[in-house]
Amino acid sequence: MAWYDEDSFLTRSFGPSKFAIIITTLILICLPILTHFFFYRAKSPSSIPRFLVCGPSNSGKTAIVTNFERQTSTAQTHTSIEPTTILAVLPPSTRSSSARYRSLNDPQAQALQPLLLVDTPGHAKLRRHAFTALENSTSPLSGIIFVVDAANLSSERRDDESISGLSDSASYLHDILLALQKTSATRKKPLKLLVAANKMDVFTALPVSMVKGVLEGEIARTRETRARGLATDGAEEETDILGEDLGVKFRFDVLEEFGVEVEVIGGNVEGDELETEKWWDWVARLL
Ligand SMILES: Nc1nc2c(ncn2[C@@H]2O[C@H](COP(=O)(O)OP(=O)(O)O)[C@@H](O)[C@H]2O)c(=O)[nH]1
Ligand SMILES: *[C@@H]1O[C@H](CO)[C@@H](O)[C@H](O)[C@H]1NC(C)=O
Ligand SMILES: *[C@@H]1O[C@H](CO)[C@@H](O)[C@H](O)[C@H]1NC(C)=O
Ligand SMILES: [Mg+2]
Repeated sequence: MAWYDEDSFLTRSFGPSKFAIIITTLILICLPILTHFFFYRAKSPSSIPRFLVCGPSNSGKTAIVTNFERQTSTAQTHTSIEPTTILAVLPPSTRSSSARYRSLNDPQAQALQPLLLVDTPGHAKLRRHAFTALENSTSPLSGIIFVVDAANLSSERRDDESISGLSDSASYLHDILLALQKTSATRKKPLKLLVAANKMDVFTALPVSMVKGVLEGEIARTRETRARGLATDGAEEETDILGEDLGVKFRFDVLEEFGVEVEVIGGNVEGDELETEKWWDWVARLL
């Protein structure tokens, strides 16, 4: 049998055999479908960066999330009893770190960067929602935004309040940080936590440098109170103490050892002039 023989393999495979036509047709039909599924999967919601927004009631979490969502000052605030996830886009003026090195004319750089913000209820009885989201390792967070009311960080409490704004904020933040310390082994890279010192437009608001100081001081006190409680229970363990060492003065820096990087930045989402840029820059650096 010669190579040019009518029935040779070469002739058949280059000829218009039924088999070849069927295979080609199948590939032509399936390729776009497979391509679609590949890209669809790549863009599935689970791959959108997620940020947890927590903090005491009335600190402005919903106002901040709404500002991010709409880029306007009209915040619709309602008391949330369950976490609400909203899809937001990075303001066009802020560039994500992954887009930073692109040319300005690159359409990819102009594309709006989506992100999810999980607004959790701040009421003391509903804070478990925030801890559940925090401890869920199947969908790791890109960052945590802890909102405090900078105008309500006094250690005095009014007659109608059961707890002062400062001790409420500090004990909630203490518990979040302790939860992060305990899960540090599950993280490959450091987790960033932004303390958003909100309501800077209010004239009684503490300046941002003082917000950091008073929170660190009050968290140190909370830590000692908790440690004493543990000691009397006879269940004292290093891992239950924030920073694991009461001998070391508490500062946010001590948490870097546990892969938690805290930054305190001031701003406001209401008032005459909104001040939100530095917060969104912080978010952008994590995208
Ligand atoms: N002055 C001022 N008020 C604010 C600011 N952000 C929020 N508020 C007010 O604080 C209150 C609580 O806000 P909200 O977003 O519901 O707090 P949440 O309980 O943490 O979700 C509302 O009355 C808001 O109008 C701000 O930046 N400045
Ligand atoms: C963890 O997150 C995933 C994805 O968002 C969700 O399906 C799952 O129910 C969560 N698990 C818990 C315990 O909340
Ligand atoms: C200040 O904080 C306390 C404790 O969280 C709260 O009870 C009180 O309502 C807050 N005051 C204002 C004006 O938001
Ligand atoms: Mg709210």
